[in-house]
Amino acid sequence: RRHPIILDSTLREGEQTPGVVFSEEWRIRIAKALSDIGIGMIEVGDPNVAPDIKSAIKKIIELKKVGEINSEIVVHSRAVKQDIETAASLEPDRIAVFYGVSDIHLKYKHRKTREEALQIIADMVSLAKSHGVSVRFTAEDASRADLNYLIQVVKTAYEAGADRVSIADTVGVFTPDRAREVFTKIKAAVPEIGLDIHAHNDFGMAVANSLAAVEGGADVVHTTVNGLGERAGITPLQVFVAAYYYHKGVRLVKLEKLPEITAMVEAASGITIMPTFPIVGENVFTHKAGVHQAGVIANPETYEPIPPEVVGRTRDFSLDKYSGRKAIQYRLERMGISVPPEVLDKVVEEVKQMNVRRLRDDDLLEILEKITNMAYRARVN
Ligand code: HCA
Ligand code: CU
Repeated sequence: RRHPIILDSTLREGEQTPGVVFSEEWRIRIAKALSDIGIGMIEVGDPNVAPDIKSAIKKIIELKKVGEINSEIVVHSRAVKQDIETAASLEPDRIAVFYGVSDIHLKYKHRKTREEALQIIADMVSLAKSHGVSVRFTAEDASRADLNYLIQVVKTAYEAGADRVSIADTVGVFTPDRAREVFTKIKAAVPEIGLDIHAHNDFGMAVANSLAAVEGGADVVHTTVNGLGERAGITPLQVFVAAYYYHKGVRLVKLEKLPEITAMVEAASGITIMPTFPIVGENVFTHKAGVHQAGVIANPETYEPIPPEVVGRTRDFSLDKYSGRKAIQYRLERMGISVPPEVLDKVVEEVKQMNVRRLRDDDLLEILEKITNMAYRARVN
C-alpha cells in the first residue's frame, strides 16, 4: 500500500496521561468517533489493567461485531501468559504483545539476557497467535536497542506468527534521519513484516519522526487525539494527518471532522489543548499583525499553509493595536458596514491607542459610534 493506516491509541496510550481516566460511556463514544472519521485501527486498551477497562473493551468488540464500528480492534497486553489469555478471551481482531528490547529494559526491567528475551518473545507471540487472532509484537524502547539485535527480534516475532511489529520510540529519542534509517534497514532484512511507528513526543519530534518512518517503510502510524500519552505524549492525530495532507496531498481520515474529535477528547479527558496547538488550537487560523492581516486579505496563502476549511476550521483576524486599516475595514465589512476613508483612519487611530487584548465586533462598533455619533450597534443588531 502506498499510504499508511492510522492506529489511534487515545483509549490506551491516551489514558496513560496523568490525571486522565475515561468513563465507559466516553470510551465507547470515542471509539465510534474514531471509526467514523476513518481510523484504520483502534487500540482500545489493556484488559488486564482494571475490570472497567476490560468490560468497556468487551462492549467495543461487540459494536465491531454488529458493524457499528469498522476499524480493526487492537487489545494491548504484556508478554505474560495469563494476560494474553485474558486478552484472547475477548476475541479482538488483534492482540499487541509488548516487551522491552533495549539493554536498559532487558537489564533493569526484565532482568533477562538478549537470548532469553528472544525465547520469551517467540513463546508469547505464538501463544497469542494460537488463539486465532492477528498478532502485533511491540518492540518497546526499540529506538535505543542495538539495531542488529532489533532485527533479530523482528525476525523472531515474524517467525512466531506476528504479521506486524511496532517499533516503539518509547522515550522519544529518534530523529527523522535515524527513524528513516532504522525502518529502512528492518524492512530490508525482513521484507514480509508490517511495521508500525509509535513515536513519543519528548523532544517535540513525534510527527516528523513518524513521517520519516513512513518514508522508511512504516505502514501503520500510532497517534492519539490531542497528543495524549505518557509524559509529553505521542504523535497527535490531527497534526500528523494534516501534515500528511500538506506534504503528500492525501487525506488519511476525514479531516473536516478533526475539530469535533478534538473537543470530544478535551471533554472526555479534562485536558484542554494550548491555543497554539497545531491545526486545532484556537489561534491557528487567526491572524494578528497588520502586515499578516493585509496579506491574508489579499490572498490567504500568504500566511496559511492550508485553508482552514480543509480541517473544519474558519479564518479569523484578531483586532488590537497590532491591526492595520485592512483588517479593521474587513471586520466592518463583515458586519455589513462601509465607512468613508477619513472615518476608517480615525477608527484605526483610536484602536492603536487602546491597550486591550482583543477587540470584539461590538467594541469596534462602539468606537465607530463615538467617532460618528451614529447608532451603529442598533443598525447591526
Ligand atoms: C507502554 C509502552 C508503549 C508501547 C507502544 C506500542 C511504548 O506504555 O506500554 O505498543 O507500540 O511507548 O513503548 O506505549
Ligand atoms: Cu507509548
